[in-house]
Amino acid sequence: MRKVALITGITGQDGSFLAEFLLGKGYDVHGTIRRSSVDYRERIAHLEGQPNFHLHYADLGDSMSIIQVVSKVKPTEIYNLAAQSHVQVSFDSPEFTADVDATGVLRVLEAVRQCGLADSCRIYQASTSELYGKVEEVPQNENTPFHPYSPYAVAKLYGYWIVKEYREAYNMYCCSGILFNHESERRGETFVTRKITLAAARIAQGKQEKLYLGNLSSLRDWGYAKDYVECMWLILQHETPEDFVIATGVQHSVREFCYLAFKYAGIELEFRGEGLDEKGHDKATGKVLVEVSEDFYRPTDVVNLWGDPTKAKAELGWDPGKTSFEQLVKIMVDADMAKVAVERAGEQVKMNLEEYLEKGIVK
Ligand code: NAP
Ligand code: G4F
Repeated sequence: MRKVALITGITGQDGSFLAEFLLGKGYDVHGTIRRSSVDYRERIAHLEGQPNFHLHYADLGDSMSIIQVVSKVKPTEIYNLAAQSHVQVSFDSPEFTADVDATGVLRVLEAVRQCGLADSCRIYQASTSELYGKVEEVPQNENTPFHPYSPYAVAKLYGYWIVKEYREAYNMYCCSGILFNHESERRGETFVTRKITLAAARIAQGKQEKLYLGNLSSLRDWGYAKDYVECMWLILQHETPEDFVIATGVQHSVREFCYLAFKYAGIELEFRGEGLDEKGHDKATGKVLVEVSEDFYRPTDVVNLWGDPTKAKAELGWDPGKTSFEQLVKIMVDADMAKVAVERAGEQVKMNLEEYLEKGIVK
């Protein structure tokens, strides 16, 4: 059987892992990219040039570009991962977020219908635990009421409902994965986990003085992105189109993540004080390495996400405990320690070269 996947958002964290996963399963993988003045394809550069890997220009804000790529590729599966995915940014750009994260989902569904693929193409929608927002129960499962608490979450809620509507109105195979936070060495550098692991690596190697964070008490259910993309695929292989919660079932605070990341970078932190006055001290030297800044507080913050993956475990056979919290933090810290070490080595080579040029040792 023909296996052709179209991934929107292929340049992102999840898109890059999913592309690798599907290529490994023998799919023809097509991805959408946006034009940019700088190179942003770092996460998929190693896949370019493979015979069954193809890229197309399309934007979720532009229905014509979506229809064009869907009609050309005729995918058997679409993974709609493209989004303005940063919650804090959604407070600054609420209209853009709504256009891409809400109406963009509608554009993808309609493109499939208008290209006559409604009966043959399965669609995965990247939904989110942010829908639970100001949570009404813990842990959260497929039946927990939604209470979105940011412009991002409100836009994603539209995406969730329009997928359900197309499933019921047109009998389309489309479903949402309600994914809790998942991280990796490829995570964007402004999400809290990656911000912490990169800072821990830089501080440990003398390249940064301090790390400023927002709400340290916020609780998340953090998993490994590589494990979560497998679940996206499993959701589309299920006999009937259904929505699934994907989570580890284990919860930690930002403070705990921070403590562990610094520990793996060789620094033991001690947190003292409360609220805006809380600080993370290096236990060995007493030096303040982590401070709280109001700049990273949100107008409304989601502080208690904790998923119940029972349904995914039972119906998809997915293992939520494949990568532990400790393993995840270690993977990220190790990658950032190596990245910073390479950057430092590069700087040293550049300094040596400048010195040799100046002294006339090399010309
Ligand atoms: P990400 O790293 O921020 O990637 C987002 C992708 O969307 C990028 O490829 C980006 O392209 C693309 N994109 C943004 N605006 C677009 C537009 N107007 N048209 C076309 N493409 C656009 O996000 P991620 O962590 O991989 O997450 C993937 C999806 O899962 C997102 O929908 C996110 O909201 C959702 N989600 C993520 C998590 C998580 O914890 N990671 C949890 C639940 C749900 P550029 O490279 O051009 O910017
Ligand atoms: O890492 P975050 O920015 O992720 P957030 O807001 O949970 O959103 C991510 O996960 C969602 C799934 O639940 C996705 F839908 C979404 O696309 C994205 O991938 O923030 C996590 C928590 C928040 O409570 C935030 O207030 O960490 C807190 N935090 C504390 N200090 C910080 C910081 N967040 C960021 N980004 N930067 C800080 O300095």
